[in-house]
Amino acid sequence: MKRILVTGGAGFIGSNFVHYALAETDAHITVIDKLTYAGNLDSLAGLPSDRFEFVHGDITDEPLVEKLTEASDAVVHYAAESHNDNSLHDPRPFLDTNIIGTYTLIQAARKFNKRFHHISTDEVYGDLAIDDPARFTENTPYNPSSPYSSTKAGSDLLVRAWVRSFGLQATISNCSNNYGPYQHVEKFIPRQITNVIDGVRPKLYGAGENVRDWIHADDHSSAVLTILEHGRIGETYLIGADGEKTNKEVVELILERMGRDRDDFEHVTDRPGHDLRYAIDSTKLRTELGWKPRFSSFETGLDNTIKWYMDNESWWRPRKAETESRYLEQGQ
Ligand code: NAD
Ligand code: TDX
Repeated sequence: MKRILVTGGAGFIGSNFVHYALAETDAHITVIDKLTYAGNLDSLAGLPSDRFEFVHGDITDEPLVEKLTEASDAVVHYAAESHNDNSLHDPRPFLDTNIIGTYTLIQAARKFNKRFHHISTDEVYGDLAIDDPARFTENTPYNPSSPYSSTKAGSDLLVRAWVRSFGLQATISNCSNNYGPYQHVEKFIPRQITNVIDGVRPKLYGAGENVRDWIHADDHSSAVLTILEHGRIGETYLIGADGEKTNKEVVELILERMGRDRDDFEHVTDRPGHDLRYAIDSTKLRTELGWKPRFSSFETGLDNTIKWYMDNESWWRPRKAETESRYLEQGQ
C-alpha cells in the first residue's frame, strides 16, 4: 500500500488517521478536503512534505477525483457531513457530500480498479432500547433515523452495489462514537470539555440517559489499517471497543476529571428523533483479522483528551463562540 488517498483528512477522524498511518506505515498520503466549517488545516500541521500532500478540493469534483484516484494505490473515504444536529436543520449538504461524493469516488475507483475503503457509522442500524442486551452486528438490518445517518446508509448501499455489480475492490467499516484530539467543538465530548474550561455548565440533551459506545480515534485508525491490509473484499466490519456509557455518565466523568462537582451540568432541549442507544459487537473484526483496541480504559483516553483541549486552546478557540451561538438559537 504505497500511496493512499484520504478523503476528509482535515476533519476529526481523517486527521487522526493521517497522523497514525504516517507513524505506523511507510505509505505516502494525499489528502483531499473541501475545508468546510469542519475541516482544519492546523490538524495536519508539521507533517513530512516528502510523505504528505494536501489538496484543497471537493469529492464531488469528478475530474479532480479521477486524477487523484488514478495516482493512488488505495482510497480511504472519510469525507462527510458528519453532525446529526446540523442535518436536522439543513439536510442538503449531507445529500451532496455523503451520497454524490461517495458515488463520484466509487466511480473513479471502479474506472482505475483501485482498492477502496469506505468509512461509515453504527448509526446506519438505527438504535437499540436502553435495556436491550442486543448489540449491532454485520447482519443487523439498516434502519437509520436522521438525515445524516440515512445518507451514510445510502452511501454504504452504493458501495455494496458497486462491489456486486461492477467488482469494486471495496471494504466497509461501521464504527461507534469516536473521541480524541482534533474533534470539532460542536460534538458532545469537546463541547463539554471546552464549556468547563470556559466556566460554562455542560449541556445534556433531555434526561441524558442515551447511551453511546465510545472508542478512541487511534483505535479506529488501527482497525481501518488492519482492514485495508487484511480485510476481505466485499466485506463489512464493525469497529467498537466495548465503551458503552450514558451521556450523563460521560458528563459526570468530565466534570470530576476537571476538578468540578459531578452534578454541575444542565439539561437542555432534546434532539428530535434522538437515538437511544448504540452498541457494537466487533467479534468479526477481532476473530477474523486479530484486531483489538489499545485504549482499554475510557478514563485514561478521556484524561488524554481533556489535556489535549487544555493544551491546544488556539486550535479550538476560533470555532467556539460561533458554535455556541448556533446551539443557543436551537435552545441547546
Ligand atoms: P468531520 O466533520 O470532523 O470531518 C469531515 C471532513 O470532511 C472535514 O474536514 C470536511 O472539510 C471534509 N468534507 C466535507 N465535505 C467534503 C467534500 N464535499 N469534499 C471534500 N471534503 C469534504 O467528521 P468526522 O467526525 O471526522 O467523521 C469522518 C467520517 O467518519 C465520516 O464519514 C463519518 O460518517 C464517520 N464516522 C464518524 C464517527 C464519529 O464519532 N465522529 C463515528 C463513526 C463513523
Ligand atoms: O451538547 C450536547 N449534549 C448532548 O447531550 C451534544 C452536542 C450532544 N449530546 C448528546 C447527543 C448524543 O446522544 O451526546 C451524544 C453524542 O452526540 P454527538 O457528539 O452529536 O454524536 P452522535 O450524534 O452520537 O454521532 C456521532 O457518532 C456517530 C458522530 O457525530 C457521527 O458522525 C457518527 O456517525
